[in-house]
Amino acid sequence: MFAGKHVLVAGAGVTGKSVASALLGVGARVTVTDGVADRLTGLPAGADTVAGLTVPPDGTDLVVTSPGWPPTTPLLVAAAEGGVEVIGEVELAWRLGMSLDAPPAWLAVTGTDGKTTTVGMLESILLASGAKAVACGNIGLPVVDAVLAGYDVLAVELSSYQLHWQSSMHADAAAVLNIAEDHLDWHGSMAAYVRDKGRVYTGAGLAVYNADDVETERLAADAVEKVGFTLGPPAPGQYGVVDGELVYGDLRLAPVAEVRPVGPHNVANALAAAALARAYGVAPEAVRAGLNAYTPPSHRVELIAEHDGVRYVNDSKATNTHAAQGSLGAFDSVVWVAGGLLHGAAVDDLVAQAATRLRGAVLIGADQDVFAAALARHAPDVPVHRVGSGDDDPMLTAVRVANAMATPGDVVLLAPAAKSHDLFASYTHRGTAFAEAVRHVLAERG
Ligand code: UMA
Repeated sequence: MFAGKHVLVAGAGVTGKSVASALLGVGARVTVTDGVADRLTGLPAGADTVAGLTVPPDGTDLVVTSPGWPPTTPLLVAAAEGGVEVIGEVELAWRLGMSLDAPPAWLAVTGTDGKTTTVGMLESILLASGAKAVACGNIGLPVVDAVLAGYDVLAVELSSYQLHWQSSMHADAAAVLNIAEDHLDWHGSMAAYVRDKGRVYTGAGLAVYNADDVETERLAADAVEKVGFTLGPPAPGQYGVVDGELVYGDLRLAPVAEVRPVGPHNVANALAAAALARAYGVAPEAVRAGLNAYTPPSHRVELIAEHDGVRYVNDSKATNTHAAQGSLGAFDSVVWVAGGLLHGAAVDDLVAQAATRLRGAVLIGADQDVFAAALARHAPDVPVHRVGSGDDDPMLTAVRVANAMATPGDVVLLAPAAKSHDLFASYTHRGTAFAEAVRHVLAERG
């Protein structure tokens, strides 16, 4: 299929390195390009490298792009205009998988929030059932590596970037967890973002949708086989919650109290994971065992400390308003640490919905004016503290102030609802700064 073909790999990051290896392994001639010359290191032997290409070299048969490259990147535009096919790593993984004697099953997950948690839960459930399974995709392990590694079944996290380039994948089952505004700079419009998310359902054996999110239900409308999940009592044929248990019809799958991280959005993620695993034939007992065995990654509604009746929770991964809504909804009495880069998103709905739960708000970062205005409009009685832009340790200051506002029973919650890059290198860096600040402030209190 690829032997002897000249393939240009766009990007020398995690994706590009795996793509280059896989293609060399099937006899392709591989050139790797990257906008940053220093990134062209650590590539497999046999790959040529050229920094900063803006047109594919003559004779290029195919371009395989990394997900971070927007489709408007000059190189990708030039390839398309020159009649050279451009695909993503996921499409390549699918094509390579189809040429195997025993390709793995694909259980695919997308959505604005909760993807990584859901594939983690799904992987854990599949492993509990005895399947040889792995979580891959946007979570960090390129799908191309997972496909070639001999697994029975893949729990595939797909970002909208990855789905944009995918055309022939037919997952055994696929879920869209939820849809909210995100990544509009990459996709150009909300309609384009939603369309790309919806590609996950193309040809899927089963479309799993969120019955509480009308947009996901609409995307699944054309699927031949579909199943919904809801946080309420399920309609016939749906997954849902009854008497504190995750259920499917009469089947009781697991107690809500055993779902971690806490919060309604994670119960929804667990229901989606259960539906996908059950589509693969997993027994109900494995759902509960898998959810119990699941260890949530850091920075997602992560309990950092509990002191004098106050809990300190890090949800730095709440990089948009939809995700923050989930964690704010998980606690009754919150001192909220928020702020960062909103990229034009509004926070009015978020603040209005959270208003009765807020004991105080501490704002950090670039777009705090937008948060302060929304708090003044929808939660005028909530005390708000703004951390000045000249503060040389804004997170420490924020945690000190939040700690002073909190009384027993409260949760000091970092749920920024915004991207981190104004003050931090990444959301993990921001979450780590919060955790360190909590430990520091509690040590000061003694
Ligand atoms: N580059 C260019 N030009 C560009 C963009 C990037 O030259 O216009 C180069 C960079 O210099 C760099 C390389 O391309 O050397 C990076 O490629 P990439 O941004 O696609 O990143 P990878 O290292 O290949 O990692 C990608 C995903 N990154 C993105 O989608 C931005 C990882 O998701 C994923 O884990 C990995 O593939 C394996 O599948 C990260 C992510 O942030 C976690 N995802 C976004 C999110 O979750 O919100 C979608």
